[in-house]
This record gives sequence, structure tokens and C-alpha cells, in this order.
Amino acid sequence: MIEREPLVITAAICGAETMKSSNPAVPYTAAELAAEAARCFEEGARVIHLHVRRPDGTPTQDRDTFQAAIEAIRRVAPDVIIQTSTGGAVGMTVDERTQPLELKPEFCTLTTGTCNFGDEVFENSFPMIRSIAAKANVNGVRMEIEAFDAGFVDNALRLAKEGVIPAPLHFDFVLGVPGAMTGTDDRLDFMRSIIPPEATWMVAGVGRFELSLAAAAIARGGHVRVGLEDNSFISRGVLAKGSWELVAEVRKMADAAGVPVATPEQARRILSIPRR
Ligand code: KMH
Ligand code: ZN
Repeated sequence: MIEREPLVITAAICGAETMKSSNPAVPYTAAELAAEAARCFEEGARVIHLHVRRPDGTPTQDRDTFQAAIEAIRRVAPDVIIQTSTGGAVGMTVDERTQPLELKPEFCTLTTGTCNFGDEVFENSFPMIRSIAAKANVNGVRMEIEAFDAGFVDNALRLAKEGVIPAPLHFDFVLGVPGAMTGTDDRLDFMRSIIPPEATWMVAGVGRFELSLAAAAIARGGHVRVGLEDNSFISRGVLAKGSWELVAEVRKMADAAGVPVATPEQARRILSIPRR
């Protein structure tokens, strides 16, 4: 048994890119999002990273669509922390991306750099990052720093020094995006080595790196994000039945390593998100 905090698992249940044509379990409607969130919570997820869709699956950051999804999730999983995306989909403006912050969610993402994203570019210039962070601060929303590459960590540290991102810092290393840093364990070790010792961290492995990086994070004292936003498969060539199956797999890894999964209250303490 290793000495570490209990494990916080985040479920990225929807995303903006994965469609039902790739995995039929990707939720689109508020009812589907709520059912998936409840199942993930039962399996041990304590945070739901939330995107929303139009009925045909098109990604949107529409405020009312987020509100409907959040209310539906709250009804079935009142103890889960809901983290709204400010990344949205590639090409969206800051105004579009930040609509869910007007709902004053407890938690949101903040990507602190620009990178290639497949054949597209996920744009996050300093003015864009500052403007998203300002809106999160005005609305009292705790931020998770999404670092797709090492420079994103340096940018976040610079913005933290300026007071744009409040302490304590919490990093999500998003590794394995085609066009950014790959998802090998040595990349994770480098990312860990450049954050302040008091910061908390987790890893979101994309594609085939999802479960290998989950295991690496558990062994290194970090936290984990899994779900259909990042990866469609439970094993090579086998579609996951839902994000919940990926959460259950992480829970099995934690059990095998003797690491307890955080209770909802422990997750709030670890992530510095007091219950409202
Ligand atoms: N959909 C990606 C381009 C976030 O949620 O904050 C961005 C993303 C990051 O998913
Ligand atoms: Zn996302």
C-alpha cells in the first residue's frame, strides 16, 4: 500500500468530438448525460467533466443546454462535482465557450496554451486565456488547468504569478492528443517534475494512452480522468459500454494497488471545492 491521498476519478462522459457513430454510448441529451453521470458516480467518479450537445450530436456551449444537463445530473447524482468545459469545440469563440460560467458551476477547465488538435488548431492565446479566467473568477468558479504540453504549464505558472489563476493550482495533464505531447509515462514524469510541489495533479490519457496513464498516475500519487471524451475503447478493438466501464476499470486498478477511491467529501477537500 503506497502513502497517498485517496484517488479522485473524473469522468469525461461526452466531449465535443466523439460521436455516437464511433461509440453509441456517447450521451447527447440531458437525460442521457444524467444517466451516464449517475452510473459513473456509482462506479467511483467524483467529478463529471461536462460538455453538451444539440439533439443531433453537434457540440454546443449553449447556456440553457448546460443548465438543463446540470439540473438533470443534480437530480440523480447530487453529490458529484460538475466541471463545465470552457474548451468547447475547436473554432468556438471565447464568448461561446464561456457561456456555462454564467451558471456559476463549482468547477471549470482552463486550457493554458495553443496546440495542434488532429488536423485543426485548439486556440488559446494569452488574451483568450485571461478572458476565460476572468469570467471564471467573477463567477467564483474553481479552475482546473488543462496542460496538453509542457509550455502550457509554464503559461499557467506565469498567469498564477499575475494572480489570474488563483492558488492552490490543480493541473490536468492531457496527454496523447495527436498534435500535442504524447502519452508515455516519461512525458507524465516530466510534467509532474515542473509543477509546484504543493499543486495537485491528474492525468487524462487520450486514445490508447488512457488506461496506461491511469495506472501510472495511481502509482505516482496522482488523480485520473477517463471517459468517452478521450477514448472509446475498454481494450484493444472493444468499445467501452459507457464511460462508467472505464471508471470501473480505474477503480479495479486502484483496488489492486491498495489505493482508496475518494469519498465525495474527500474529493472536495483534495480539489479545494467546498460544498456550497
Ligand atoms: N474539445 C477540445 C477541443 C476542455 O473541455 O476544456 C477541448 C476540450 C477542453 O475538451
Ligand atoms: Zn473537454
